[in-house]
Amino acid sequence: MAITNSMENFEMIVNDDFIKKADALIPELIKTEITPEQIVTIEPDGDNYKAVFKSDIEELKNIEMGRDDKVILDFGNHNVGYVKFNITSAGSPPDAPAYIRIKFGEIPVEIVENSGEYSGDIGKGWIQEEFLHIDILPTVIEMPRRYAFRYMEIKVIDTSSKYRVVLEKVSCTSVTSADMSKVTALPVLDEDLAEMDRVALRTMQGCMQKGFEDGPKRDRRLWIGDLRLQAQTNYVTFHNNDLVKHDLYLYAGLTMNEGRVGACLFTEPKYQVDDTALFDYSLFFVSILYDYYMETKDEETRKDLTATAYRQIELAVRELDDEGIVKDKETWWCFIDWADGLNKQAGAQGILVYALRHGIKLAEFDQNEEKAKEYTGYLEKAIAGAMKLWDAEKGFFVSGSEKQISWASQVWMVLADVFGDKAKNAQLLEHTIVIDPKIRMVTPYMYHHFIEALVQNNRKEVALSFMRAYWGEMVKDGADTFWELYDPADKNVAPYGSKMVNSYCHAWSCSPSYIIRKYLI
Ligand code: RAM
Repeated sequence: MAITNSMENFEMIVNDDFIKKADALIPELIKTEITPEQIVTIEPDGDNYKAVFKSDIEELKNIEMGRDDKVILDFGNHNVGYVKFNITSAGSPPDAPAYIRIKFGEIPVEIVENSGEYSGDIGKGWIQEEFLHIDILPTVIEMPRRYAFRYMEIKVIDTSSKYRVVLEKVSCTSVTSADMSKVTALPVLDEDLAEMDRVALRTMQGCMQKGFEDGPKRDRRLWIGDLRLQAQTNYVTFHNNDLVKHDLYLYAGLTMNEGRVGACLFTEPKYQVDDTALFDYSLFFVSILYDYYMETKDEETRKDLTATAYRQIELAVRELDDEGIVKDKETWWCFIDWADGLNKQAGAQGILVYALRHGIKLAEFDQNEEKAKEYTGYLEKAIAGAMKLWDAEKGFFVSGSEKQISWASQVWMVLADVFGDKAKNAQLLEHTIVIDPKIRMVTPYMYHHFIEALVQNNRKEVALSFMRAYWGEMVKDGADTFWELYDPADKNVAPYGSKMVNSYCHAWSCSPSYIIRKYLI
């Protein structure tokens, strides 16, 4: 899963006016003081782990800890914020530093896994574990990092034989830009759907910070594929449209070579677009701007940012071959999903058609007839190209030189509506379900697209049963917030090399609130 496509001769083009507009929209974070609710142990539970009640939180002040002692605190739900606690000594005067290890876990397994054994692809620094020497006791420890967690373990590596330590006043100042009071209560609904909505809202809360983050534990940055789903969910939940606007201005204000919108951005220590370009992610700028305008009718933003959207289309259509098919590449050039071995060509083709439809609308809003005509020409060409990937005998779209058949390719061709026929779209989705091509979907992001494709093509009941089998199952597996990766058939999936670096509060998993509130009530 290595992310390897750093662009050669990378440069960043900055639009100061856009950056100023983005800056003016940085939200004040809502802060809430949270304290742990109980002391727990983490016990094996089949292939997984679960937290089991050990004692009331009031017991904490009576627990004296020396070498190798530990305590696990359960904050009752997933939180994102800054932790502080008091640590005092008991026994003789402290004659050596207290040396402690602190671990934070979004889910129980992170507390029990051994970080020393991690050798995955992405940075070990994401693991939420700290080692502290405390020279002077008593003291107040204010941890400088922001953590995403429900569980906090404090293990004493050593004190001395003459004294022990006691923890007091453990608390977390949680931070978010999501205001729960803006969310409309749902009508009476099946309890499992109401619970999926609650968990999805909590997921949104964790990811809504000074911008939309992909995950508050990892990667803590703005990825545009995640933004698209967050923005759509936000429109039916928190209504924080300025946060979407903030992110749109940042993406347009910090482009890569030739004005390409980057796949992700950093906001600290300074604004910086990453040197990762993804075909689909750049195109989603067009769709996000279109959705934002449809939601807000904000003319100023539309006028400011339409040129950036046009640019993404122009860069993308350069990738079409003579037959109107997006050229395939060997590198990590397009995201679509993390499924191993997935060929991206057909999915990319679908996304191009999907974004072109929005591009034409933006040109129409812009009263730019020439552009609208030009883009309609591209659309026709891209749909014709898509149909060249249709294998009538197999009844599937095929992708790449090996003519691969995957779930993702079918889903994107349906969302792009290349058939222009709901009955055919639904038939293709049903055929996919029956045949179950072996290149399956692995992320909630891809599942979201599958579910939306079903709903949009008159298959609400089927969509609902997949939602229950996917996010519903995640809830049964203990999700307080929805996870970055989940496979009900392989619950130990950890594509980055270990569960310790998976994100268990991940923006692109917030979709149940969107589907429920937009389509099911
Ligand atoms: C991972 C993150 C992020 C996603 C990218 C493509 O790094 O999960 O959310 O958008 O991949």
